[in-house]
Amino acid sequence: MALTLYYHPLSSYCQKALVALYEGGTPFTPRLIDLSQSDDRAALAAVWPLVKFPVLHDSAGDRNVAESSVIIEYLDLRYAGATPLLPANREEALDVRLWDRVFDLHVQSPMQAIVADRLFARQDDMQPQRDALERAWALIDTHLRTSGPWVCGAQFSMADCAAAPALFYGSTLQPISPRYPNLLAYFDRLMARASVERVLREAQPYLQFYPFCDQVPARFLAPASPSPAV
Ligand SMILES: N[C@@H](CCC(=O)N[C@@H](CS)C(=O)NCC(=O)O)C(=O)O
Repeated sequence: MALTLYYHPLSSYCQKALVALYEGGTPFTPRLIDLSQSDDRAALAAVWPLVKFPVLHDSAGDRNVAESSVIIEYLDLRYAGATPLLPANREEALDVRLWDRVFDLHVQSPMQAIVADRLFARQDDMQPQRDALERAWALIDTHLRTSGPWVCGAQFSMADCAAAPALFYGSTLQPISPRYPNLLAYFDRLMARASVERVLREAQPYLQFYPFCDQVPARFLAPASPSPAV
């Protein structure tokens, strides 16, 4: 198999790349990286010295592709599935790139700051980050009033790949209120998409390590194993 994905199932940016791979039905070898293991860190550093995942290695051409958005554009260019994740029309592609940036920079960034604060027990004031998430919810809801069923219209795109983990984790930190019915309906539609459902199912065994696991809705958690018969 030409493609190897360096990733972890719990990582939001890795989930974004996984959604794209599953959307396209693109075969790849998963290379799970546990950052607490020095040999895994070394393996990741060998393909991307910034030691961030996801990274896609393509043995055809011996190329390492980092950055989730670039990975998705690369897949679209070289391993296009039935559905392109970026429109061929450059004007329309601008819209997809814009919303991809909104989810990365205005949802994932504040979300990751809140998670890091909990992870490293800093106990800083995270209200500015929660306010940023609330502003993002308002913006996305307004946009979805006239766009749908996906972020950039009829076609599922890179923007939806970015939206899936951003909204999944972001909404555990700043719940999406009923004031945003378009966003709530989109969230349910997105979580039910086969590619997204698969990514979240594969993350289930690790969700216990998410510092806000107690705020993940029960429907996304693995069913409790039945208690042994007595
Ligand atoms: N802009 C990058 C962000 C990648 C990123 O921050 N990945 C996180 C996981 S979600 C990571 O590698 N964290 C490990 C670390 O910072 O040590 C992308 O889109 O791929």
